[in-house]
Amino acid sequence: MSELRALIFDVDGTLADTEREGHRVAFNRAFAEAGYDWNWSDSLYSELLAVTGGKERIRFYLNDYLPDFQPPEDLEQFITGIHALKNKHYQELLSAGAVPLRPGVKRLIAEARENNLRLAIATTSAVPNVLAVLGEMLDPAWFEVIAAGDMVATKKPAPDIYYYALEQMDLPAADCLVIEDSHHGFQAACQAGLKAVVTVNEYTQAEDFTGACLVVDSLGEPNQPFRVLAGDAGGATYADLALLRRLHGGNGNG
Ligand code: XBP
Ligand code: MG
Repeated sequence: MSELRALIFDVDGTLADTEREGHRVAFNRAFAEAGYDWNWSDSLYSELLAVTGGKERIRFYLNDYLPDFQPPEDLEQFITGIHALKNKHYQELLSAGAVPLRPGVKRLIAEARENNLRLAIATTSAVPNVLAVLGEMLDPAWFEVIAAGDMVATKKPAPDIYYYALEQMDLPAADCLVIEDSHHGFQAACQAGLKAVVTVNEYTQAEDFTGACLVVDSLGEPNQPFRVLAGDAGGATYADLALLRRLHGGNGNG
């Protein structure tokens, strides 16, 4: 049987609730700064999450929600400009501590490091935004590979970013376990042949995670137990390495 050698973490929604309190708020600040009265409410944003990638999400919004909008410049330039503004606001929000890590993230990563597990990131988000999350709350140096944003041609739910991370680590999928929060991310991991634990948030809790090793509402802490939504945690109340090794060795659920 293959051994668990590496954990690959998604970023947005998994390490922290960056979508609701970070990217969404930053998009709205960027729109205001650029002189547009567009407001991405919580419920609208949950629809817009159907498309991954910040630039791709702006394009989707303009196409599907504002079909009559005429950009003041070339559409590509317009999207790039709004995205750059959004990223500036996003990084400011992170520096201000507006988006804390989710329960269990720091503890699990520390335990993995103590046990010499290799760590990587595989995300749709742009590199500077990922570095902002890691730099403010963890440490980018802990992750031997940071696979992000436009490093691959096709974003999640395509498996490309996971293939890229595996190639960079020179590891087979069977030796790794992924931590994801969304159906798109889970699909990407599955298609790359990876097993995944899913830690849902309010945007993703109703999504389909059939085949995940375990679906929980957070990674949990000793004093803050997770809720198991699917799969068998074997009586564990938070995700530690012992649980992850057990899940990695098992057959997944459903
Ligand atoms: C994250 C995303 C991203 C972020 C913003 O998906 O969907 O679009 O909202 O990204 P995942 P940018 O968690 O699956 O990686 O940094 O491109 O604006
Ligand atoms: Mg995510």
